[in-house]
Parts: sequence; structure tokens; C-alpha cells
Amino acid sequence: MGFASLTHAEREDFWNLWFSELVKGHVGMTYKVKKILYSGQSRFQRIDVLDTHEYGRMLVLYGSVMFTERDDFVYHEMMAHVSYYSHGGPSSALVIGGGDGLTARELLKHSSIRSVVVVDIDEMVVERCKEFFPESKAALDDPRVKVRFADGAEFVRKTDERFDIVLVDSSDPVPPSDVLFRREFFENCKRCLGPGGILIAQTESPFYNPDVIKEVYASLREIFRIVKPMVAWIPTYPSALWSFAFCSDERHPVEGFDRKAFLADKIATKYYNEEIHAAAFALPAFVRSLL
Ligand code: SPD
Repeated sequence: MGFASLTHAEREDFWNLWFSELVKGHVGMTYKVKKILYSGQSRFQRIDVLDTHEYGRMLVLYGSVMFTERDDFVYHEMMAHVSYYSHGGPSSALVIGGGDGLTARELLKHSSIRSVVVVDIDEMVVERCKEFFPESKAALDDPRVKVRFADGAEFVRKTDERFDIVLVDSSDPVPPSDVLFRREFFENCKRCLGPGGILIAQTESPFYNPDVIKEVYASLREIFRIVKPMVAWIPTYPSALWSFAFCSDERHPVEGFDRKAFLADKIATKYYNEEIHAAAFALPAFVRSLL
């Protein structure tokens, strides 16, 4: 029996196309790919959009998975809702990075949020996300969202705008995002916060990036009075254990959690809930000792 007589599904078994994200050059996270939807190079990085068997469509920048349709909810819900329900009534948010619009998508679930400014350096990332991910398009086209194409570090250094929430939705600490892990950047983020403001920054895998984490938290602790690491489970990020830094001068994420508001709002979430809000700040012993 020849290849020509096989059904489409049978042919797919021969279509042996796999993508591997290499972690530290020694470990790989491997996905079987149905179709390469886009591959290209922007001024800043290589961009791939892949359709995979297990995780649906995924955005890959410089060979690293940024998000997949199947598990993006964990990361983006944690950024948006932990900050929202710790603040007590935010109306404005700044997202640094996040050109995929998915952190904005979560913020827009709250009617009190009147404005979301998304600052991404790479216009091509925004264009490809709008082209291949309907939820990105819906969020980025929302009238409450303004997208600015700029270097996030420059933006927070120069802007006079103030925000209730600043979310650092960066890629990994490699160019062009390496500047988003530096002390000067976090100092400028603090300058952009209004009274009672909250910053949440993604801070990589405690398992694979302990050195980055140590350095980032040392800087943050010199800048903010309250710095609380939180963790979440993200299957497609290396080690699946991902960390975020909650920072504020006034708000404590657990003591200040507005549980009543969360229960009353009934926003649709798939990971975040009133128990996860507090549980995210419970750290495995090896993470606690890092920090
Ligand atoms: N190793 C992947 C880390 C990516 C963190 N940010 C992703 C941005 C998705 N909005």
C-alpha cells in the first residue's frame, strides 16, 4: 500500500515535524507540530507561530515558547487578577511587553479598568498575534487598550503617566528584554505607580534560573517596602514552576485581598480563584531559601 492511498490522519503520522525549546542547552521541551503558520525575523527577534497537536497554537520568540492556546490562562490570569484584587479598585494599568494582548484580555474582564496601555518593542509580534490569535486581536482592538511601540525601559524612564497597576509581561532576560530585569527599570516602574500602586513582574523559573531570581529580588527589595514572590504552574514553561514578584509600598497581597469582590464579580477564570490568590504565595522550601 503506497503513501498516496493513506488518509489525511494516517499521513500526519508520517509528518514527523517537532519543535524543541532548549533549556540551558541540555534539556528540551518537545512538541509535535501540525503546521508552521508563520516563521520570520523582526528587527528584534525570530518569530514563529506553530500549530501543535497537544497545545494548539503557540507563539515562539527566539526559540522560546511565549504562550500556547491551551495553557496561557495560568500566566495571564495570575498577573492580572492577583494585582487587581489586591489593589482595592484600580482603573488604569500599564503592561510592559505583553504585545500578545493576553494580559490585557484578563484586565478587560474588570469593568472598573478604564485604560490599559500596552508597551511592546516589537510591532511584528503584535501584528502576528492579531493575525493568528483571535483573543489577542479582540483584546488589542478593544477601545480601552492603547498599544505603544517602544522600548519598555525607555517608556517608564520618560513617561509622566501614572498607573494603578504595572505588569511586567516580559520575555526572558535575553535581548531585547534583558533590560526589563534590571534595577533601574524597576525603579522607573515604581515612579509610574499612582498611590497604592502595585507592580507584578514575571521572574522566570526558580528551578532553572536561580541566579536571575536572586538578583532581581535583591533589587526589588531595595525599591519596594513589600516584595512577595508568588508561583504558578505553567506546563509549557521550563520546569512548569514559574515565579512572579508582587511589589508595592502600601498593599499586601494576602492581607489586602478583596475576596468579597472576587466572589461577587464572578469573572470567568480557569486557574485563578480565591484560594489560589493566597496559595500562590506559599513557596516550596528550595524557592524560599533562594530568596
Ligand atoms: N520562557 C518563557 C517566558 C515568557 C514569559 N512571558 C511570556 C509573555 C506572554 N504574554
